Amino acid sequence: MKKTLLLVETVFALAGVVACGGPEQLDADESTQTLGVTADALSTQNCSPLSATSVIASGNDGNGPQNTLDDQLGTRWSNLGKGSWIDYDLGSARTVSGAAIAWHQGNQRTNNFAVSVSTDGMVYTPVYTGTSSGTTTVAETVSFAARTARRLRITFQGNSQNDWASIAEARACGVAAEAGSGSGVVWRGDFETGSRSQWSSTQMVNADRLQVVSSPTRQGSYAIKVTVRQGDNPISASGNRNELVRMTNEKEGDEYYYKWSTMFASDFPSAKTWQLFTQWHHSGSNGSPPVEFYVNGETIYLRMRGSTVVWQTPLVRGQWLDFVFHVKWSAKSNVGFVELYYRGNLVLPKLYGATMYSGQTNYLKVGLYRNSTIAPVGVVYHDGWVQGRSLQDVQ
Ligand SMILES: [Ca+2]
Ligand SMILES: [Ca+2]
Repeated sequence: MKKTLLLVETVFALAGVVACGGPEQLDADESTQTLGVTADALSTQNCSPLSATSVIASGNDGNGPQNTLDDQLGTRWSNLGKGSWIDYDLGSARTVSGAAIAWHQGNQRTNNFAVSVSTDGMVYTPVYTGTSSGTTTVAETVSFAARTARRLRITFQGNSQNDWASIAEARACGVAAEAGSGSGVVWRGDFETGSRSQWSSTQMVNADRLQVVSSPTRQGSYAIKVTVRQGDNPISASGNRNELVRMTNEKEGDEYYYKWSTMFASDFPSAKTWQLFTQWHHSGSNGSPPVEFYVNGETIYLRMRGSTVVWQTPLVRGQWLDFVFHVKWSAKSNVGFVELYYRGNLVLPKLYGATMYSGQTNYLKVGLYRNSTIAPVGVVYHDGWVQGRSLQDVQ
């Protein structure tokens, strides 16, 4: 039954993927930087993680079950005793086909466990029984025949050293096409996991700079609060930043809709220089991002390939600003296009132009990245990121 046991380094660098240049400059030093991935963050393989709306357990020693949903391998749920269980509510009936489990001290001991699922939280159906590898602290995915369930329960039956049930992170796995709720949803980054786990990695100086918050939100129960202080420079590159990274890997010919909401704090700095809040970065190491949303002074801009401003609007603070962005990704100017809805209105009808660089792919960065000369603290919130194949998918 056990399909895969995957070993993933918890700290690694993606060679050739570099930090982004600001809209007004590109520091040559950046071309030598690699993308730092936060140490000890959850990474799943062969698993399309399903958001859990809540989690309960048979007990705990002070390390509560919510610690298995915070995206950090350094925190855990622990409870003493064979038969200890932890149980995830997926919020609604979903197609479940596996579980990704990162065991605390999973590189020092093997853990015997069972997985069961339930549609009602009363009757549970066993779907998997096995033993962890004992060789890694990162998530290992076990698979079983897909079935419809609302709850997934992991029941511990002892480890090779003692009877402590200790899990650092765990996720139910869906099937890729249904990882979102709509069939054409490719990805959600809406923070409804209560963590940053929907995102590939982070570039931040401290966890408090990219903080999942329950207020304010635009969608659901959680959003992310991004804070940048002067000097924040997590990747030793130009500018100051704290950003989420999603390896969307858009390639030539891809066409997607993206929806998200951004709110600039009421004291968001007014500075006559660049402050990026959303960008699609190219996979190569030189040149400006092919698509970037940024603030300069009291204006929000959308700019293409570092040179062409295609839309602008006055900066608004203290209100959620809703974006729906439709892009055909292409290095050919007669194939690629952008189309933008802002605050419910079509503000940029389909405009043809190159949206990427030839022979490269793109990936998404969201947060705040700004000129290092800006002194005041900058705070911006993001919520509700979703990527889909059609306008209907993201709405
Ligand atoms: Ca954790
Ligand atoms: Ca949300």
